[in-house]
Amino acid sequence: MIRDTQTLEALLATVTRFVHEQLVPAEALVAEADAIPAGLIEQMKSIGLFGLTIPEKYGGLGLTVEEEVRLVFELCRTSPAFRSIVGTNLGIGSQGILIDGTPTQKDRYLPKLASGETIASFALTEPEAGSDAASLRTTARREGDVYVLNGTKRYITNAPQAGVFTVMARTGTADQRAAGVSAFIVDADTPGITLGRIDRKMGLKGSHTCDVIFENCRVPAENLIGGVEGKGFATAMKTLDKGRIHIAAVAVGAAQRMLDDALRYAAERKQFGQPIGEFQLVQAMLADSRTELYAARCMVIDAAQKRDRGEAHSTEAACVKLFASEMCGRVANRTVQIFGGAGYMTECGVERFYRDVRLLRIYEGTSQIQQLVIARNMLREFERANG
Ligand code: COS
Repeated sequence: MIRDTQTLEALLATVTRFVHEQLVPAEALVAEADAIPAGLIEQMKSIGLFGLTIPEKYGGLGLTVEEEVRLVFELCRTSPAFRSIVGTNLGIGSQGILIDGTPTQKDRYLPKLASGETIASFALTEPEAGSDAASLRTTARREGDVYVLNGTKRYITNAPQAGVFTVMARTGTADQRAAGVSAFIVDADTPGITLGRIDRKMGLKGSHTCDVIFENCRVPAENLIGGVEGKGFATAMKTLDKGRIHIAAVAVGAAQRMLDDALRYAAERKQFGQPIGEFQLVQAMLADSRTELYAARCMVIDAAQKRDRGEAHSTEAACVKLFASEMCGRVANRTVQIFGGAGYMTECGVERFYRDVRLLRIYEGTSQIQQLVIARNMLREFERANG
């Protein structure tokens, strides 16, 4: 749903200009320094990027999901690391509070997330609980008016910068699986939290992950999201439904950037006396990328509209995450191929995208988890209709 085309167009133009004038020229520097310059983060705050999805009454821009994905298409025509620093506030770090938080929790946390004053992180994954999220072992034991958290969370995006974590922890028994999980808002300066060393990754330099370790960390009971135990797994899944549409939009934006670069190179690079784009085997790679990108873009917009209409969209979110992230991997592969030797060299930046976008097929649910979600939902629907 687009509420006001003119306002959206103005915002898109601002973001497009920011990407081309500020972010693209900084890509190599960010990768080399493994850090986003503070000045760029300040500019992101002033444009309102941290609060795109947070309602206006909390100081955000309150974009619909369709408006958000259209903006993400533009924002991601540069290194995905730039999106990553705002990504957790837009998505998995804030949505749990927004979807299931109490009015007091929303009033207290959302304004700081919308302004970018506080970075939010989503702490679900653990050393022994990745795809099988319901097997998580971090415990939250009630003691009077606090919960005492113990456990380790792993690969937590933006944890080194985070001011607040959404933490999924077990208030029930292991046998209860999902029903024993609760979600908490945990201030990063709470005693009992330590961070592991920053992970060394294949790509996405400038975006950081690390372990978050809870040792007798006492969290006020009022920070239990929604105030009810046992709802945390569903909160995480609802958050991921939204997050998966967002990641699919990231894949579309990054693929568009790579295809633009590939097209320019194919038009300019000459071999055998003519631009390589004149050769049909290169044309096939361009055409396949364009076709798949178009399909992914249409799918993402359709899933976003479905969510905006308040319809069930868990299956579509998984479909778009699966298709768009895999599409992006294929586009990255073809782009390196079109660039040939230059594509393999660090200077040209194409290999950096190839490494960066590999993560899109893994985080917020691997491609195989998306397949599982899609098929299980189909079978459940079939049973409901025919059972
Ligand atoms: N929205 C709302 N509730 C949901 C939901 C959704 N999309 N998906 C599941 N739930 C609820 C279910 O309704 C169920 O509740 P009830 O028992 O009250 O009906 C509960 O959550 C458990 O669901 P389910 O039985 O499907 O859980 P499973 O353990 O079988 O597996 C998968 C669920 C595999 C889908 C889940 O663990 C998953 O998504 N894993 C990937 C995790 C992930 O993406 N990690 C990345 C970390 S963030 S970078």
